[in-house]
Amino acid sequence: FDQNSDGAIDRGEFIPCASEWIAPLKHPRSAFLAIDVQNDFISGPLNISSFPAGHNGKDVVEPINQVLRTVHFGNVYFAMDYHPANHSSFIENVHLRELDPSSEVSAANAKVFDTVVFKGPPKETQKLWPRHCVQGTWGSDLHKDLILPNGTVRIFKGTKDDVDSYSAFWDNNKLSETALNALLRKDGVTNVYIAGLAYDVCVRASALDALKLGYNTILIDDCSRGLDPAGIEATRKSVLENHGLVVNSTEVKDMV
Ligand code: VGL
Ligand code: ZN
Repeated sequence: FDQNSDGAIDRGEFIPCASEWIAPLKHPRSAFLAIDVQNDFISGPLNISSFPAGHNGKDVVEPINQVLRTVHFGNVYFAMDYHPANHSSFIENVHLRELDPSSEVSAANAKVFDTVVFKGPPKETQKLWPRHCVQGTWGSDLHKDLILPNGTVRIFKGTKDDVDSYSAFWDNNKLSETALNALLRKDGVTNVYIAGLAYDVCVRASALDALKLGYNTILIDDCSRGLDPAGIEATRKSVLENHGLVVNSTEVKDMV
């Protein structure tokens, strides 16, 4: 709260401020947010086992199930990468859109994992991935062994053809958002537990957005798998620097 010019504290400012933090302290509410535990990241064209970390995406399924069996979350969300077939993140589609003159990689030379700049508008910097998680295909389905508790809500992202969305909250240009934040706010959620794939891409973006939105954010390390060891370590560091937590799944039951 502010001081007036004469140094007096303006109590009027204190009342709304207090309601913002006393209620969450008295009534913490936890949500579980699983990110992109979908077939294409486990055994499809973007399976994370082909990346330097040598991780297997399937390895998150059982620890996530174990958390959901052990802890009753009032709110459970499964985010899903859900792209139209003509999505701009697919290397197969690089010829569909005009590149900006600032793009260092041309359409003819573009390889998977290169970054190109589309002319737009809006101008978009885009990393190119193999085709994955096309809407309505097996690759976009959640892994069949996942437990989906009653009331689980699916959050679809990357659904617009011209912009990618690593975060379960906003697209990569922060121009549009999913329903997730509004759903969390509506239910008074204060604490968000995040796990899934890929640790250093979509889990990272979702956790950092959750922190920006003011949620107590807890990244469940052993329920997440990623692409690159350095990127995974950088993700842990960023979450901690932004006052989030990185925990092991066995710790969760004593926190919620
Ligand atoms: C993801 C690359 C492209 C992810 C999604 O879920 O981490 N990575 N689309
Ligand atoms: Zn994607």
